[in-house]
Amino acid sequence: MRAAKGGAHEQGGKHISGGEQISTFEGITHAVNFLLEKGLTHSKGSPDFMQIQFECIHDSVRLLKPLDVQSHQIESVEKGQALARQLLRQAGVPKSSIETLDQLLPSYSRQGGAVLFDIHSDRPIDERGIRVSRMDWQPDNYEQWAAYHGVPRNLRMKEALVLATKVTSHPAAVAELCWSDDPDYITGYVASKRLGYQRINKLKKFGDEQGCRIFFVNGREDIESYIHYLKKQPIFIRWEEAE
Ligand code: PML
Ligand code: MG
Repeated sequence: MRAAKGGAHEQGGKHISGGEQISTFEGITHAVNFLLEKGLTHSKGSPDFMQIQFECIHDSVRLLKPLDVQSHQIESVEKGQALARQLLRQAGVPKSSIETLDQLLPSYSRQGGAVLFDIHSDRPIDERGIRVSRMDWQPDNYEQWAAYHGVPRNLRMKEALVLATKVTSHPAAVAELCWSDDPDYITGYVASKRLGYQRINKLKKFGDEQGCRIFFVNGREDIESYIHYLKKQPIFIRWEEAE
């Protein structure tokens, strides 16, 4: 599902909401209703464009363990942003890529998809915005994970962790940087396979509608296959308690 206001995303409409689910045939009505409701009741406003698409998945579903989660409580947005940059450096993103980012961020915020950014050329690869799709986490397994880790149930975090786990598990991925475009949600994260999901409680100011979702990639890898993986490879997150 993707919803926008002022027309479709590709016609310059403002992104309102998006969502993905993997369902059985019997569960489609429930899944579509859930996504419809999600798009219609968003704090960013009422959409005047929504697209809900469902398609049969023929490929086998790959299972991935959720990234480990670590949370940082920071007292200011400036410190949160500084920590995010430090974590990106630790994940292998060069300083030059991080410096280029600041100039590019304002133009990224409207499209409701992610931008791929090549750490070798310091340039975005596809500026149209990629929608990562075909991923989910079965509710009962998610509940077990949340109870085990003492994490309050948070649909937004669940969806972000599903996406970050999918995105960072491919060999072309270096790291992801994300914060919401919702004005009332200021927590974001840096994720990488090695660092896990590093949550930062302040990455922007309340009221700010500028979000960010950037996938830093190694442009020397096969990026076409990475994009195909992001859009088409079905993924279930599955957690198992360590023995
Ligand atoms: C979004 O809502 O667009 C992204 C939210 C990212 C942070 C989720 C969390 O860990 O709380
Ligand atoms: Mg949003």
